[in-house]
Amino acid sequence: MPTNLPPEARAKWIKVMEAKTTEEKIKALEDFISSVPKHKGTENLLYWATRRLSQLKEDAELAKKKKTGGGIKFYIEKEGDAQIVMLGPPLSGKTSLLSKLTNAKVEILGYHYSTKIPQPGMLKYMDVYFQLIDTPSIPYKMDESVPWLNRTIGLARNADAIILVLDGSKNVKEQILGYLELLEKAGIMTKKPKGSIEIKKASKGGLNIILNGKIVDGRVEDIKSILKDYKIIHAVVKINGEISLEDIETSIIGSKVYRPTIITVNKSDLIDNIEEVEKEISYISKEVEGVIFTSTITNKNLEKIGELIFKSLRLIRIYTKQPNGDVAKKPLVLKNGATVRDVASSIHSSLEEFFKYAKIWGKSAKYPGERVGLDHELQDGDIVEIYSKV
Ligand SMILES: Nc1nc2c(ncn2[C@@H]2O[C@H](COP(=O)(O)OP(=O)(O)OP(=O)(O)O)[C@@H](O)[C@H]2O)c(=O)[nH]1
Ligand SMILES: [Mg+2]
Repeated sequence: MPTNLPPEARAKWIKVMEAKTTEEKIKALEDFISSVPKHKGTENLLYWATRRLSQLKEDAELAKKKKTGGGIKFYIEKEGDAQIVMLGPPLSGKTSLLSKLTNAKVEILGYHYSTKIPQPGMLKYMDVYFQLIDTPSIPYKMDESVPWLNRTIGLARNADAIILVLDGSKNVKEQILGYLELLEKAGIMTKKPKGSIEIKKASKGGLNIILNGKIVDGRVEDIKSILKDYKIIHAVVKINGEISLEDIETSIIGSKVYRPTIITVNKSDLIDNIEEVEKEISYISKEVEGVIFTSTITNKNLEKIGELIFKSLRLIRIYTKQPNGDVAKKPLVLKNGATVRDVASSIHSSLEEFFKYAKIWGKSAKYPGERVGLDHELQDGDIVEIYSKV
């Protein structure tokens, strides 16, 4: 069902985008919600917006408490190459995993909801640093809740990827179905969508739609008209793969995001027949990037988690090298498909302009030390040496 919104709702959304303070945002979002027609096609959007509203209200409450010295810090600043949030039910072993996989000093207390605030730790995988965040447990049954549910989901939305840490000693299928529904309702897609949309607003230049794929139910003109309805007059919009007009709208509103998600069925030492569980969940496993059975007691498969995160995020490591110098120990961590241009621009903003050529070694090189230009696509582990005109 398409959720193309009526003009009044689009106009109300503009007010949400323009709102500066939390109070203004709350008011504008309430107005927006009441202007959205209620039917099956808008169900998820409304669910998301309502959640967003409660989150804003909680933020306002916390800000008040902070002024009087109360409130706790929930948001965690990103560090390392990517941030990955662990979500799961009580006692599934999230804190134990954080302790086993990272340098974080945490206590395993062994009772329900013992983790009260998110805590970070750094997991190093092949020179790449993943910031893992342990969170307070959340229920997977839709009719159960905890006061920190919205803020915890908010953390996951803000992260680069999600690990669902499940309790292998309980019904695994039920947990997966529950969390997938929860994430979907919160507008988090766990599997790579067919297409992607990137909207970069600008101050001049009009609308520039770069279509690298297909709009399944419309034309470029339709996209422009939706953008204009949202008062987006100047922007570069990059479209890759297959997308619909509804995707354009959810992308403007920000009600849907894609977060690669992996599942660790922890406490697998307590499972009698792992194959049976695997069989039972095989059809839903396709909804996520991967499933592994782990145990923090026997250390089963713990070494595989870093690799799965790396694969799910579709990252590559590029080692830079100064002409006649040593290869950098810490690689640049880029997205799959990155080119020499991306390397140049992440080293220095003017390097692209003064670029002469690059020499490369590794999988993408036809021969060691091949000379290439800015558009050359790199592969994981490549070494790049850039020569500039100055
Ligand atoms: N058998 C078994 N027990 C585990 C495993 N991982 C953790 N535990 C135990 O399960 C209990 C809960 O572990 P935590 O790491 O605190 O779980 P949590 O998900 O952080 O739980 P809360 O934050 O309190 O909701 C502890 O007693 C752990 O020792 C595992 O792989 N196998
Ligand atoms: Mg915990």
